[in-house]
Amino acid sequence: MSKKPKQKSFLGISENPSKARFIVVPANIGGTSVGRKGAEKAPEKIISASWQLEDFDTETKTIFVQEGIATESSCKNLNQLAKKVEKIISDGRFPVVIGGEHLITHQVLKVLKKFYGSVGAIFFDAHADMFPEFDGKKIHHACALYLSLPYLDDFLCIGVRNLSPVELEEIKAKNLEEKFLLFEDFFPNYLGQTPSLHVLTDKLEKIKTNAIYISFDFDFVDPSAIPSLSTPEPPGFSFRETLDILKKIISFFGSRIKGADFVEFCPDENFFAEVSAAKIISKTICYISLFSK
Ligand SMILES: [Mn+2]
Repeated sequence: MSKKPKQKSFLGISENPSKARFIVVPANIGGTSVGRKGAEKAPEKIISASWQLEDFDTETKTIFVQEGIATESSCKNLNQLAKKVEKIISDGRFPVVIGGEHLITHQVLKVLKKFYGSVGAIFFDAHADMFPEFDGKKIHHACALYLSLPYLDDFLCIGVRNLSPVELEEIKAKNLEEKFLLFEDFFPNYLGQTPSLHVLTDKLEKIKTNAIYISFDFDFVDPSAIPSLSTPEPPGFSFRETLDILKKIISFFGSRIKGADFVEFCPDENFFAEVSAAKIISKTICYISLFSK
């Protein structure tokens, strides 16, 4: 690699936060996983792995870091996170939160709701995260979407392939069936085919909110591509399918997208998985910078 990484900075670059468009926020928050534990240690691992990624994107032929990327100091609890995100948004910057568990998302959405009035979110997730409570806790990673509902005017949750009858009951009771695109919905004929993105476009067109937020749970991706997860759920989308879907969504909403988080990575000394996770984040920044001027 050609650059000298700056300690603790995503992609090894860190500009003055008052000049950068994208502000990376490490959120070392977790501890509720029902699968493997340790997602709160993910931000530093993903950030160090990102140092080997370059600033030029060969797919879009762009130097995608030109609008500036800065990395904040890490947040250890939800209050710190909300305060930090509030400052970033009021300064007109774009928050890129690296979790941590999925329970961080509702705090970011709460801030977005305050600033933008109407907020929609796209959840990428193998799970519906629609438990009203889990293990006696309401702030739990299995409740991530349920916790976010009060701040959402609309949403779409895509890639679900692990759904409990309890969650299904909540979804039906709240009339939200239309807001979920299961993993299998992308493959109308049989698994193994190229996923159909038409099902997605139809749903995206219905979302009319001012702001759009992307919440990306790494278990959306097939565990063969990103095995270091809190709760892996095979089969999932390939790395390339994932990027196609991200690109489709980002190009569709353009400048309405106001923030993103990346959650549920669970480090286990697998450098390959860490780089893959970092690449998903850098590709998202690249697409946002390309499609939302
Ligand atoms: Mn999940």
